[in-house]
Amino acid sequence: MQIATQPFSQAPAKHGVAADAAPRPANPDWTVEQGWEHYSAADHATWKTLFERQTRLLPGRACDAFLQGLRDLPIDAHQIPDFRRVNTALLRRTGWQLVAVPGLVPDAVFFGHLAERRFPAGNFIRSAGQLDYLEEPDVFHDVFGHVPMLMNPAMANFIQAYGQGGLRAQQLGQLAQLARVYWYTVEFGLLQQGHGLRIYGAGIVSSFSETRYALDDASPNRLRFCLERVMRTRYRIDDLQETYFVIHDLDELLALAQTDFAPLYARVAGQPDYQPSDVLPTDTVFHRGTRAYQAARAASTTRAG
Ligand code: HBI
Ligand code: FE
Repeated sequence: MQIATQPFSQAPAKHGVAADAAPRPANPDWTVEQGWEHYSAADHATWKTLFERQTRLLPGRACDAFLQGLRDLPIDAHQIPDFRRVNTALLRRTGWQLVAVPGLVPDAVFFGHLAERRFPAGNFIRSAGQLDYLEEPDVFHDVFGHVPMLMNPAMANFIQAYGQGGLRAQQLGQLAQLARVYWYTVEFGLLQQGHGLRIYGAGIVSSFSETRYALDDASPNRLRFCLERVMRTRYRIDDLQETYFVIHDLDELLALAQTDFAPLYARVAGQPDYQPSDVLPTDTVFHRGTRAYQAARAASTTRAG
């Protein structure tokens, strides 16, 4: 996945492919100290602003597992969480822990950590002037967005399996296809809960604009998740998504974690990609997007440029 440059006034917090430009840190696994003592009052204030505006939006939008995970963690508005305290709760619940990294790390390093149930989390926080714009995943995206779901056993197993599968996919030249599965689930997934849709994806739940857009806006497609279809679907890294895929419940991730991807890579290889906006005759459609948001964006870009 890609963090790239985001017009993040619109877009969510996300992630990137290899961190080629970053200087190689002293540790071969790229970990650093969180350095919790070094956060400034302004850093904690930024966290508070982000935390409060997100938690106001989440009841009725985030799935129950996310809200429960958040309640069970020592994470609140007052200060940037101390990874040591978070890890006590997380280790006890699902055997996961956070490790601090300075930003994006190379794919292989990222997968190596996930395979060992270590989630690399940025130790820095975005600046107060860029609350909605992120080039690399920071501590708010990584901790607020991802850690509540890591308290859930299905998600805990799925992300570990992604780490294990990532190294294999790289060797097979199929990483792009696997990364799409992560993107459309862990980062931008929706699920069915009762009669409605709810958010479980970290990229949505950590983004002020996308939290409402993903569920309430008429623009994007909301389609039933289908593994092979998703493996062939490109995604946007620099703007709000054009399509969200919906799973029945988190147990569907458990099944995904146990899936052998090798035959799927073989089938998908050589078949054309789908565009982020495509709706196929074979899709189960919860909502067909109007694309109004994308049309307005295109119009304003044309006028400006
Ligand atoms: N590094 N810190 C960090 N966080 C990520 O989410 C991340 C990364 N490196 C690579 C990566 N994601 C993705 O490109 C892989 O999931 C494919
Ligand atoms: Fe993320």
